[in-house]
Amino acid sequence: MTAAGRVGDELAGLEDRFDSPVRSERTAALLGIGLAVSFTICFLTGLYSHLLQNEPGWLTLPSRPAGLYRVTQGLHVTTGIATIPLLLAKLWTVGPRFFTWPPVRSVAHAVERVFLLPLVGGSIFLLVSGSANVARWYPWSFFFPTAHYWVAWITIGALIVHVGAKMATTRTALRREQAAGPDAAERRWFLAGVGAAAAAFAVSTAGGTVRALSPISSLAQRRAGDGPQGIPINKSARQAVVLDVIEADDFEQTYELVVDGAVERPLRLDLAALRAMPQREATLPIACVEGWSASGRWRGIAVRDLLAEAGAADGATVVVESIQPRGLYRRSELNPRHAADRDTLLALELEGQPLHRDHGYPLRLIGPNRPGVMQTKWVNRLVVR
Ligand SMILES: Nc1nc2c(c(=O)[nH]1)N[C@H]1C(S)=C(S)[C@@H](COP(=O)(O)O)O[C@H]1N2
Ligand SMILES: [Mo]
Repeated sequence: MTAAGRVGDELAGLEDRFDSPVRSERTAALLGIGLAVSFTICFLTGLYSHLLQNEPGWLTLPSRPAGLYRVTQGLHVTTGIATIPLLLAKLWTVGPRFFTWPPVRSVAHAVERVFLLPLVGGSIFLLVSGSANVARWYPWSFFFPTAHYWVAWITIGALIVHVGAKMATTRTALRREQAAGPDAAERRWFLAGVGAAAAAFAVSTAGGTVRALSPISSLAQRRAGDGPQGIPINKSARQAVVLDVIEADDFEQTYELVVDGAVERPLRLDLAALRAMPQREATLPIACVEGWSASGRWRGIAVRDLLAEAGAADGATVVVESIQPRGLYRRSELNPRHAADRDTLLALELEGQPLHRDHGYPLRLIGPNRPGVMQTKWVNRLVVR
């Protein structure tokens, strides 16, 4: 018997056990292709986000195009949310097969089944933890980015094994002529419904990135246009515990930006000195890892001008620190390409006005192609390395 013939027999045998005509090999194959595509998009965009935030020594990611991260992270979150109905439909379609008897038919079948645990478990973990994070609900004690990242590797590995194991079955299922009639029609309606649900889920969150969709985006937790100066707030000055400092009576007089580390001339610049420096304007987005993004017109001092004034060597890495006393996001790093970009600014103004306290008054980092968590607010120190 040919390989295709064997697969065909196996299909016929399996299909006998399905209780609904919708639970066919063809439905499973089509949903599987959809899931393979969506998981690949999520994996690649997630990997990019991870590398930007945890750059290994051998890599210096570019600061351009300025809006790239906005697109990749919007795609990551939107695709992930749209995957929820796809995964539910797939699990429902193949559900009876988790309980086939005998549970294992051959060594190959056993291996294939063992990989279902990390595949299904990992997929569910990624979608649940990702959605919870976007909804800003943290019911767990692990550090979300690390867990999400490592489970993604496990899941994508299991997915590659699964795709390899199912390639022949999928091909046969898709090539086989579809019997016309009520079953085929029912199948088409089911798939159309799943597609519509995925589209609805995508639209419900894409408004965090695509302004035109914002009015109908019920799940988008931040929207362009919301918040002071037209940009949503992630963490407020009160939440970051900087309010007492920046609202103190003598703050305007006592605030200083320090530039030190590997420089020839360490700098201490008060607000008057900062305002007297050449200012640069750039339109750049805040692109949060949680998927929302909003573009603003920022004005301030180019980091590279400060580095030149302090006499930093070319190719310097810069650590940007905040007045904020505690927390992971009180500092971020500018790799040499970001530090040297003419539009990487320490902004004093947004939309022609001094920064709102929640946007990082008096001074915040804003640069092209950076995750929101790396756009440090309430900056008071640059350490050059
Ligand atoms: N010091 C400090 N800067 C910070 C944060 C923070 O918690 N502390 N949050 C970051 C995150 S996650 C985002 S998305 C942006 C949001 O900037 P915005 O509140 O001005 O929109 O600020 C970033 N800068
Ligand atoms: Mo963020």
